[in-house]
Amino acid sequence: MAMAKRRVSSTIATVLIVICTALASCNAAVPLRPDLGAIFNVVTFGAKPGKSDSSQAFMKAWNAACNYVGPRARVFVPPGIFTLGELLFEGPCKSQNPIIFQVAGTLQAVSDVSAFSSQGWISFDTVDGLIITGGGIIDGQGQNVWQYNDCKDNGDCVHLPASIHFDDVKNAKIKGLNFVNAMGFHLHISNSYLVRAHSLTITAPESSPNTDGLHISKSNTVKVARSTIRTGDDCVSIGQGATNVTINKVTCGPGHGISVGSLGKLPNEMDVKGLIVKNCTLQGTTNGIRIKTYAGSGPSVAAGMLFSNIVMENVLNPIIIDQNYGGSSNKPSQVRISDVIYDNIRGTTNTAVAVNLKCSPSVPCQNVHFTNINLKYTGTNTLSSTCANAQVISTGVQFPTPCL
Ligand SMILES: *[C@@H]1O[C@H](CO)[C@@H](O)[C@H](O)[C@H]1NC(C)=O
Ligand SMILES: CC(=O)N[C@H]1CO[C@H](CO)[C@@H](O)[C@@H]1O
Repeated sequence: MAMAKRRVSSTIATVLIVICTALASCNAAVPLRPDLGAIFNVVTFGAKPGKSDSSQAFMKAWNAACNYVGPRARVFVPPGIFTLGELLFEGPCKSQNPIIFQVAGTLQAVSDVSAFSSQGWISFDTVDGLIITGGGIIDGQGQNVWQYNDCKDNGDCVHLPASIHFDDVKNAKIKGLNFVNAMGFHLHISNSYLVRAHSLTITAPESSPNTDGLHISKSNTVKVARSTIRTGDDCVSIGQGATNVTINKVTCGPGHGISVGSLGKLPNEMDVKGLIVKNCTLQGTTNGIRIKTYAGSGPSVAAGMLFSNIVMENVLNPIIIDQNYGGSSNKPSQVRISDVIYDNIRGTTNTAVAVNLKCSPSVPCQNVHFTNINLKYTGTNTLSSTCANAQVISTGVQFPTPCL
């Protein structure tokens, strides 16, 4: 049996060697170790560690893997620092199995901002079945370009590219990677389905602009787990059209905390439905759990959100709903928020108003449930809650005293 198996795989290898010798270009398609599948090592395609741009070689390795018909095609990035411009890894790919993208080394973005024209530095587009892993480093070199971010003063600013952008990606896993200093978001998941992100560390300076850890929009069934995210903006942000999203065991801070929103910036936004945030710790963030919608926004829904078992450590604004975000319009937000549960939220707050619900006067927040809230103020004033236009239900322990 084992003999027969070996004979089959060595026959396959021989056939591939013959084909590849004939083509003289796909030498990396030879399965080096049959149990690992076909390995497409970027170095074999011409990538070189160092300052020279290896983008072309990476594209060739991806295209070879994506066109590989057999099982378990693996793009492999060995140890070493590889300098890369904008990369678009496009499917659909031919294998029935997920493509594995294994980064053992460091991917470093070129420092010329004009090299980037799309939403991602490294984009995966129209791929069904993808595993990105390898323990390596995804270094966006954001420190070279953050100075060009004018989003603070310019509402129509162009966002700098995310380090990794998923667009129309299905059945994907991204795990065991270290992101540092993205130009924009570190990982942006949009128009995607069934994506799991876990065991990531994401790090950027507290002062870096719009460097969200993960941004999820227009996607269904996304799970984020067991990750540590310390950046200058939101730890995880949930944008329009995110449904059935679970965030479990994530540690955040510094940064702006876990956010739903900003919602309602554009006309005709899609609803946000079904969000679970559980077993998370926020450390020294400027918000804990925040839902924010723009003043003057068009109608949409943000409903069915559970925040459970969350620890706050020296957090400003642990629980906040702000439907007057941006504050640049006299019209109220039309985003209808309902069915929100805050359960077992504990720890320390650096603001006395630990619960602050500023809901829209035109579509008040419905069914906002507080159960077992136990926050301690690190200062001397009295801990309190303020609420506007919110229908609140409270059960169990309540510090601060809820507003009713
Ligand atoms: C929601 O996500 C869970 C996994 O987190 C999955 O098992 C379930 O099928 C999803 N539900 C829908 C309606 O997509
Ligand atoms: C590991 C851990 O902390 N798990 C907890 C996650 O949250 C649920 C409740 O939301 C608890 O039951 C688990 O024990």
